[in-house]
Order: sequence, then structure tokens, then C-alpha cells
Amino acid sequence: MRTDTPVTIQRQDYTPYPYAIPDVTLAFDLDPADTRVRLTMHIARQADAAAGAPLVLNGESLSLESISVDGRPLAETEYQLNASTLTLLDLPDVAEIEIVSHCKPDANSTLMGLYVSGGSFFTQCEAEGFRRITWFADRPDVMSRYRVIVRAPKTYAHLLSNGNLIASRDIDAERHEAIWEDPFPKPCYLFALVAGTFTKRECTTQTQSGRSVLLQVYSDPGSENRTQWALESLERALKWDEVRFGLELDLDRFMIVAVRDFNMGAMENKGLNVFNAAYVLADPHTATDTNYEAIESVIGHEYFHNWTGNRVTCRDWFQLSLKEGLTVFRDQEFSADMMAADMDDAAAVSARAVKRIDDVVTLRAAQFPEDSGPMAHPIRPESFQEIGNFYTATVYDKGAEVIRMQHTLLGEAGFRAGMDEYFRRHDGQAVTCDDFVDAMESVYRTQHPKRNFDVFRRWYRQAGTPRVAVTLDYDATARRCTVTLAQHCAPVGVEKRMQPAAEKLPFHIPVSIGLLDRTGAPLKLSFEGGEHDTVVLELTEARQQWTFENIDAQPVPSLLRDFSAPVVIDYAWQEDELALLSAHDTNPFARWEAGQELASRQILAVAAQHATGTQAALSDAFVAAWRALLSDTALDAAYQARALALPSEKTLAERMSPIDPPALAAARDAVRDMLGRTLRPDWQAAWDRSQTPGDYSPAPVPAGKRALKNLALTYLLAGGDAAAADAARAQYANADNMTDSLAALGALVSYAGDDARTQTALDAFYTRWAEDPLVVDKWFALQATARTTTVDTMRTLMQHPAFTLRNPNRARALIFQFCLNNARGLHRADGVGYAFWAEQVLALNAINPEIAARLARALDSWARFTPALRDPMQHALTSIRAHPGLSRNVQEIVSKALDLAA
Ligand code: B3K
Ligand code: ZN
Repeated sequence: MRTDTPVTIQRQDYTPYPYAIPDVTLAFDLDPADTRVRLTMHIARQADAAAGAPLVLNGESLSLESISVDGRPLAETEYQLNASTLTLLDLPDVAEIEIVSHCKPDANSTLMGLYVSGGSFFTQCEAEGFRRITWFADRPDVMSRYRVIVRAPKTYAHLLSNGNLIASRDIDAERHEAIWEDPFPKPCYLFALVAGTFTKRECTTQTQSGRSVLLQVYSDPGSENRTQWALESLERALKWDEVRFGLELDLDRFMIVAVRDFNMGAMENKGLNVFNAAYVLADPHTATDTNYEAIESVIGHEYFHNWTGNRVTCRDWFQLSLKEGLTVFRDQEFSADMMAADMDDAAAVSARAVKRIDDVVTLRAAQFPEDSGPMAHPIRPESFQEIGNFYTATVYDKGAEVIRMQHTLLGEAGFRAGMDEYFRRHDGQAVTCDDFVDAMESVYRTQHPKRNFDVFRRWYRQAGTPRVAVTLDYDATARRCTVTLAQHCAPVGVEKRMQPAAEKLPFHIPVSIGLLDRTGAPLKLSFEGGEHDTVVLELTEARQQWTFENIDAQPVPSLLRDFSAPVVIDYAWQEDELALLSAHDTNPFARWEAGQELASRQILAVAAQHATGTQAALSDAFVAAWRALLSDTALDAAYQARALALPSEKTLAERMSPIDPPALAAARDAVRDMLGRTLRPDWQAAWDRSQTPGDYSPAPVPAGKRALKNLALTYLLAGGDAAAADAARAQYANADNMTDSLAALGALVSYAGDDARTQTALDAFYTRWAEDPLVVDKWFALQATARTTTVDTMRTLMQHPAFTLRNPNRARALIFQFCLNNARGLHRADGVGYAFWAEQVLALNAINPEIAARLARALDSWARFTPALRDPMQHALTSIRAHPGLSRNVQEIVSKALDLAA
């Protein structure tokens, strides 16, 4: 574990590596207890580096056997070795270096570097795991061609690495060997090795240029019937990247391997993607609709990295969003296109809106709080202590929004031209975010000779979520409407501590708007020489105005259509205006937003009523708007399910000051209960019309029906409908798919929790799926988030023989779900929830610092909570900071929380 004093690394301090390492040969003798690695590499001094510049190599948890330079073994006095670096001095300009080292894969619980899972070998190198495999220049701007020799007992039937299989042979009766070569130079974070005995599903397909390529999915023996969706998703991803971006697979072979123990979702190693099994394995009985969708999305994401990340990579880790923001944007568009495939135009617009809504919900729940808390950072951070802590919602999801804004500003054809230009300039290079924006700007300037991206680039430098205040001035005599936009973004996180205080400059914000008349009909807007329903206003200054002529009456504005920028809009809509937008807005995203705004106001009002002891009630406008949405059968079910879901507690918390999570949860539940009762016949009708008889299919239309059906079931149960409990039990008993089964069980646990039959159902669920880790995770997660679950329940669940902190999926299912998504269980004034959290952070710290640091973030926003919660939160954070042996990862998170939150 790295417990060294934290060092802050600054983006401005980048210096190029003094040597090129054009080729690397790695020879592995695999043994779980002691793996021997022989690295051979050629180095060549860069022209602008000083002669004899030291060659500094990174290493961690390695033991050194030998070093030689040009065939001559070095004595111990001829190199410098410390805990994290190996330095060679006085090298010739060109040399061949050989380093033999050993590591212990079965003792590696960090899941970084080479480790053992389920008896097989796997690697994870991004960001800085390669240094746990061998001493090397572990940084993304050093790109090399790799030749990999893997030797292992034949009990490991498959020996895999990046690129093409060059040779394989038996060494003797017990051992065999495989040799792989990757034709493309790559940074070491894209290196991968897998050895084990797997089942595989494969196919060959033709690329657009007519090459035949082999696609393979490897997984544990016995899971062969659960990889079809993954392989089909991969084929769709290949095709989509050809059609939408003209990008073709550049290898003859592309492999995916599923692993049970993995720190995140998946990893885009060149030609050999390693995946968390949760994002590969699916069949109708064990995977939900959400799982199917996530598998397609993550398979797409990792595949798309082959161009955006691998062919063009990052110069340094501050540029992480260069590949992650762009690749998230690409996977979002891929999923949207897949959801809209084979639909008519109107249905396709609605399907794409559903995907957009889901992405924005995630952004608001995860990224907005990050952007206002102690870990706030620009999408391209200025500094970090541990890069593992910066795989954040900001870098990924806000990063994708920043790419999407460029797409909005350039248009689809312009964006494609910008991407083509980016690859024309940078294929094969390690580059910066500025290089990407420069390529996009080159197209923007041809479209708009007087404009540039000077202001736009600030999205990469400044943190925080801008607020855009909108005012509308209507002049009836002149039949003119003037729209004023004013932006503001307060200093956040470390910006607040800067001396002098960081001065934030305006952002370049595309604000997509429409105007509706009082009957809900769209108004034509004269703008830039045309007549439009929707216009994109480019706000680049603190305050700007736009005037629209020939407007007959005071209009209702539809603002930030399709969520055209990651900002918060401040506009004082009347309730009846929101109801009008919710019923009529032609932009389905903005229509959804209007309903959500009504619901948010309603929940916050109920929370306030609870606080003053007033009897809570729903407003007529809110009920009418939701009844209209619920009974509008012209809407497709997937969209209706989003429109009728209540805003999440995390999103609502951003609008509450101080934050009182249990009060918010209670108010949200009360609104759900009242809606369930008040609209009972409408929920029943929705439930009836959303049944999906026949064979299960994960396609968007039946999945949307299931989402609406199960939402209706929840509302009916919440509203106290006695028949609904029986319906839920029947659905649970008869379901032929996990979506319906889990939804029914979840509804019963939430709303009929103290019924002995619910416990019987929970027990039966475990017994049925005990041998299936991904389903057992669902079982733990369901209980971790149940309303009645307390710290005591959690301690009992942790005693269950199936629980372990060592498997990240299991830790996430139980511990993370409780600490992040169970407001009542965690947020208690007596502090027992926070003490439990601190205990688990420390337990994980000793096993897996990256996972521990993720859990440590649960209390980031402590300073914004009610005083009764703030003090015990601060106490728990302080107790972690005082712990000896804290990893660098956890140290950074907890220190920032304590020092920067207030
Ligand atoms: N690039 C990896 C993330 C690696 C995280 C390491 N701490 C997965 C992805 O974003 O595709
Ligand atoms: Zn990624």
C-alpha cells in the first residue's frame, strides 16, 4: 500500500520523457505465488534531452532479480533503487535494457497490476498499475510496440495478451507458451494479460473495407449461455462506429474477457478488453432490462476507445477527459441510436429523449453534487495527489457534456468533420484536450468566420456548474419578445481557497430554447435568417439579449431543450406554465423537465410542511399535470416511465439548504403515497396496458412497458392498494424474467416489508440464486437500500456466508448501496451510520485503496447538511484521517473533505 506523504502533481509541471522506448518484450513465467517477469526494451535518448539523462522507471510491490544494459549485468552500486523508482544513470544514447523482477499475484488484493481472480490471472494497468508488473516508464506518453511471451501450466488453457497470436507451443508435458504481438505502439496502461480456462463464444464479421475479423467473448466455464447479448452488442458497436464515424476495427482479432473481481466496469486494453462480469453476462432469468442496456453501453464504450483513447491517447493523466468525455459521448450516441433503431420518426425522437433523460438524471445525481463539493475540479484537473481518484463523474459525464456542446455548436456534419480532422492530425499520438478543441475549432471557424472557441476552452479550466438566469420581456405593442440570459458560476472546491480568490470568467453556453403560445402551440422564431421552432442562443458573455419579432402574446419559454449545456436554469415559471409545457412542449426532454420541476417543487413544499407540522397536500396543478401524463396513451411507455418517476433524493438535495436527507426521503415518500392514492385508477390502467406476454426481449419497447408497469405497481402499493400486494406476489411467483421478478420483490420489501411472506420471498430468492454471484449482488443491494434497513441489519447481512469485502461487486452491492443510497439508515444524528461508514472505509483501505477511496466520497458534502448531522459526519471523517497507514487514495479524499468542504 502506498502510504507515502501525499505529493500534489500539477498539470503545468509536465515535461516530456527523456527517452523513447520503441519496443518492449515481456516474458512471463506465471505462478500465483511468485511470477517472474523479464522485461527487455530498447531505449533511445530524445533529441532534446540532455546526454546521460537519468532513466527513471516506476515500480511498486516488486522484487528485483537482475538488471543488465547491453548484455552487461549491473552491480548494485550502478543503479538507484527505492520503494517506487529505479534510476539508471550514465546510459548511452541508445541501449538495450533487461530487467528481471518478481511479483505475487495471489497476494494482490488491490486488483491493480497482475492479480488472481477465481484461479485465473488478470491484469489492470490503467492508470498506474503497470508499475506493479515491471519497472517501466509508467506514463501514457511513452508508446511502445509490445511482444509478450506467456508461459504457464497447461491447467491455464488460454494464454492471452494484446494483438495477434504469433506462436504457441508445449514447453513440456506440464507447461505451455503463447507469443503475442501488438502491431500498434501503445502506452503501458493498455497492456493486458489473461491466463485461465474459459468458455468462449465467437464469430467472424466483415469490416467496411472487407476485412474479416474474429470477435471473441471469454467467460467462466458454465456461463456460455449468457454471452450472446455481449457478442451481439460488440458486433453492433463495430458497425455503428463505421457508419457514424467512419472508424473501422484495426486488428484481426478483438477479445473480451469477463472477470468476477474488478475495480470498475471494464478496461479498453488494446484488442483484449477485460470486463467486470456484470457487464458481460446476461440471460433473461438473471439480468434485468437495465443490465442488458448497461452491457450494450459498456461494450460500446470500451470498443470505441480503440480509436478515442488507444489510437489517439492522452499525453498525461490530466488529459483523461480527452478520451473519457469523448468516449462517453460516443457510447451515449450509440445507445440512443440503438434504442431508436427500426422506429418511425416520432417514436425515434421519443426513444432518443429517453436516453438523454437517463443520462441527465445521472449527471445531476452524481456530477452536480461533485461540482459543488470539496472534490470539485474542471474536466481537465489542474492538480491531483492520486490519479485513481479522478475517474470521476466530472471527467466522464460532464466531459461528455462538453463534447456534446461542441456537437451542438458544430452540428452533426461539422462534428464529424472535426473528428476526421482530429484523427488526421493526431493518429498514433499522445495528445491534449487542447489538441481536440483545436481540431473542432478549425471547423467552427469555417462555419462562422467571426467566431472562435477562446471562451469555450474555459470549460476545460474552470470547475463548477454555471447558473443561467433567464428573463423574458414582452412588448405587446411592438409584438416583440426579448430574452435575456445572465450567467454566474461561484468559486467551488479549491477555487475558494485561492489567493486572490479565483476570478471566474464567463463560459460559452449553447442555450437551446423555444417559445410556446398560451394554447401550447410552438411559435416560429426568426433567427439568423430562418424561421425555427428551436434556436440555439450562444451565450459567451456575462449577460446577453436576443429579440424575437412578430410574437402575438406573452409566450411561455421552453428552456435548455435537450439539456443543451450542463448548467442550472433559473426562471420563475408559474405552475400553470409548467403544466402547459408538461402537456404540450414539442421537445420531449423539456416536456419531461417541466413535469420534474413541478414534482421537485411539490416534494420540497411537503418537506417544508412536515417541518412546520402542517398537514401535507398535493397541489391541484401538479396532480392534474401528472394525471395528464399518465393517461396520455400516445406517449410511449419508456418515456412515460421517466416522466412519472419522482426526482431522485440526490437531485433534490441540491435544492435544499441545509440538506436534511431523512426529511427529504420522507417528503418524497409522502408525495409518492399521495400520488398512488389520488391517481389509483390511472395507475391501474397503466399497469393493465403495460403487460408484456410472450417471450422476453430486452428491446426498448417491451423494456419500456416493463418499466411503466413496475412503476405503476410501486405507486399502487405506496398508495396502500391492498390488491396490489397480491399482484406483486403473483408477479414475483410467475415472472419469467429478472426485471419483473426483482421489481416485484423490491416493491414488496419497500411496502409490505413486515409481512412474513416478504421474508419468505427474500429467503427463497437467495436459495434459488445462491450459486450466481451477479444475482446474489442484487439480493444484497435490494436489502441494503430497503427503508427498514439499519446499521444493525447491515451487520447481520455482513455475517452472511456469501458476503466478502474482497470482491468489489459484493462490497458495492451491500456497503456502497447502504452508504450512498439509504438516507434513513446512514444519516442519523446519533452518528452510528457514519461510524459504520468509517469502519468500512478503513477495512477497505487495507485491502483495496481505490475502492476504499470511492466509499470515502460518500460524505463529501457534509458541510452542507443540517447541524445535527454535520457534527457526527465531521467526527467520522476526522477519525479516518487520524488512522495510521492510510492509503494515498483515501488520504486525498478525506483531507479535501475536511479542508475544502466548508
Ligand atoms: N479506462 C477505464 C477506467 C480505468 C480506471 C482505473 N482506475 C474504463 C473506461 O473508462 O473505459
Ligand atoms: Zn472509458
